[in-house]
Amino acid sequence: MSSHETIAAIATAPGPGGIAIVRVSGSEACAVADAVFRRATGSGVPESRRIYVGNLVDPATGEVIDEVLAFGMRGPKSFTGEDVVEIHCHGGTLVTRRILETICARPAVRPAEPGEFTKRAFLNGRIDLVQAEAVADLIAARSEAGRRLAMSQLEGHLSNCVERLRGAIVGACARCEVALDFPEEDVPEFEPDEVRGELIRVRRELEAMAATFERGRLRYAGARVALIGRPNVGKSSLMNALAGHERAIVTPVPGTTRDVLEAAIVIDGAPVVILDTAGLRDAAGVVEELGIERTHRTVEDAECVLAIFDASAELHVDDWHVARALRHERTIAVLNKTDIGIRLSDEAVRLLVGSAPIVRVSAVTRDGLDELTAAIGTTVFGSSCRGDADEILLVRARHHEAVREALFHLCSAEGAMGDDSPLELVASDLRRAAVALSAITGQITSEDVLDRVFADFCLGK
Ligand SMILES: Nc1nc2c(ncn2[C@@H]2O[C@H](COP(=O)(O)OP(=O)(O)OP(=O)(O)O)[C@@H](O)[C@H]2O)c(=O)[nH]1
Ligand SMILES: [Mg+2]
Repeated sequence: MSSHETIAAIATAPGPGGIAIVRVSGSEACAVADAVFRRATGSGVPESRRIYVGNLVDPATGEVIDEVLAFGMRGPKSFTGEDVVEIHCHGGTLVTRRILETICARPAVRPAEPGEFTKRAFLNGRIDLVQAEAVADLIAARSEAGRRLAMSQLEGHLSNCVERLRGAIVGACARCEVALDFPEEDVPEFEPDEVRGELIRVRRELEAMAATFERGRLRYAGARVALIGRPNVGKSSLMNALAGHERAIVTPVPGTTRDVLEAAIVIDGAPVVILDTAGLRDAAGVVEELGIERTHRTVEDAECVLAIFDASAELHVDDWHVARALRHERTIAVLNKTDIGIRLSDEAVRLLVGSAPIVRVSAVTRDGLDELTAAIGTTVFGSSCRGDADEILLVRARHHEAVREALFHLCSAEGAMGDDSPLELVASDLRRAAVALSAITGQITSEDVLDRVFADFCLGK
């Protein structure tokens, strides 16, 4: 399925740097290298996987553009599966652009589209679609947790698991088909209970996999945690304490914060954005009212809400406004200012927040902050939030959708077996379930799915 055109792109980030890499892939890659690269020493046919030093020249004028290292890999044992040449040049914007232009001036060579090298690796069977996506996720990872997840998918953990489950479904389907095709013959007896048992095992595994999506997505992309509370309970102080720097203005005047402020932190390796909001209260001026409106919107968009109360004071009517704003299943009650005494009872807090976990802290002395970050980690990312290296988490909506579709057809097959429907129906459901799983690794996929997957890539990858 390899495309006939040879493609070229600058593979390194734009802007000045020590070195930059221009990559060429396709049947003309070696001819391009012959035309534009002059070895400093030695002659003869360059060998695959060896690095040569020399000059990059414009064959039209003979002008030397840069002193470079050139490196070739013969297909099919290269990233794209095609002949690949890399030119390691000096990392200047002009140098790299001139080299790319010189290469693209060669016959049958054109600039690559974003993700086209990886797309060719996929089309040539070097990697599957999950691994291609993992390449993009690895490059875009903003946290250690995201990098680990992408790396695990690049190593094939998700693909292997999906392939094993698909194999089990195909096996069950084959047994139904044999029973259908040779009902009278001496084939191993078809045991409906055995097939059904196997399908139930596969379904449970797929259900567990589908259930990891929310957690996987949050661990990769990050979670938004909103701090809400009545004026002056110490929301901004807590945000500063969690962020480790003075992000928000803190004053003893109630109603200090008007707009929503953000601070990015990392909890258990995953990105978390803390959102400080305007204090909630009934009687407020126009500006504050607008801020309060924004607080409500922020609560709706957040994955977790910290409801802050003043531990040193008894329940205040505005605390009830806060309780009313809480519709979130991921809520943590935070009792702040414990350094100046505790007058707020647990019973009172329970009235407001129900069964949400309660954490006692002081933004001033930093007491209880470790417990608070641990509680956020558990609430947002789940109990095993440190992430076991082999744990499979779904990160992409495309994978989640495919698993859900496979589950739908599996349930349907199980139902058909349960009410003794014709085996044809069971086999047809099982085939559909297998096709749904094939879409994950890209064994069966359409051009528009591929376009969508590779559209998000950066140039040169
Ligand atoms: N003793 C003590 N004082 C605190 C603590 N946290 C905040 N304060 C003080 O409480 C006052 C209000 O703090 P802020 O962080 O501005 O409170 P806020 O909830 O953001 O207030 P608004 O923005 O007005 O809604 C300031 O004087 C803080 O120094 C704490 O843990 N202990
Ligand atoms: Mg504030």
